[in-house]
Amino acid sequence: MAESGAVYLLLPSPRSTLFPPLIKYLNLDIKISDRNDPEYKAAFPLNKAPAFKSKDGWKLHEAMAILQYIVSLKPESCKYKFYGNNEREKAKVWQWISFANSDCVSVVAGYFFHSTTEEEKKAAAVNVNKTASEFEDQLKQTKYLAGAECTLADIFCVNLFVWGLDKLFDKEFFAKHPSIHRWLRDVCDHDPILSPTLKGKDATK
Ligand SMILES: N[C@@H](CCC(=O)N[C@@H](CS)C(=O)NCC(=O)O)C(=O)O
Repeated sequence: MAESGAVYLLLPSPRSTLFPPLIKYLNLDIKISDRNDPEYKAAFPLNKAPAFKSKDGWKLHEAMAILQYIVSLKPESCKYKFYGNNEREKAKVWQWISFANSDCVSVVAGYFFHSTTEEEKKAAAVNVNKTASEFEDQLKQTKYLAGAECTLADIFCVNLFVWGLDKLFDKEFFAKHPSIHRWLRDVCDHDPILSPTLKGKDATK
């Protein structure tokens, strides 16, 4: 095992949900904890999740930075192509993760937490659909977000849709976004990192 440390998460936020299955898949000696952990409270006054602290006291926050760091600890035997096959695919991987981690989390949170009236909900749903169209358009052209193979972008972004499954991403949504539905089912059912926990997830059954 490469390194001991701990990640502090806020579940089921899509900024946090990939970490437990990823750490398990990579067989890393990293404790899964949360913001109530006294170690966290002492180390991260920002009080945001996710955060990472190594056993020797090195600290890291920001979901994308922690993701990149944890993937860098993968054992040599791991053949998963987290960043695709070339520099363009790698750039696309970070494009999608950044988009999901910033714009998409904001619009979905806007729908769930910051809109109360019917009118506000409708406006928030328009924003969600606009953002989702970006995924639908890409997934019409390529099987996965960065190209022909599943990458870190897919296993990070799929959590966004799982987060809103049923309540926001329902039968009606998937009827209008068939490529997102095909991709979600594929990644949840077949990806070796996510399928142990997400196999069979669907809003249209
Ligand atoms: N820029 C940070 C955002 C972190 C963030 O806002 N996390 C949220 C959960 S998704 C949080 O901890 N919220 C708790 C709070 O603000 O009290 C990142 O990308 O990781």
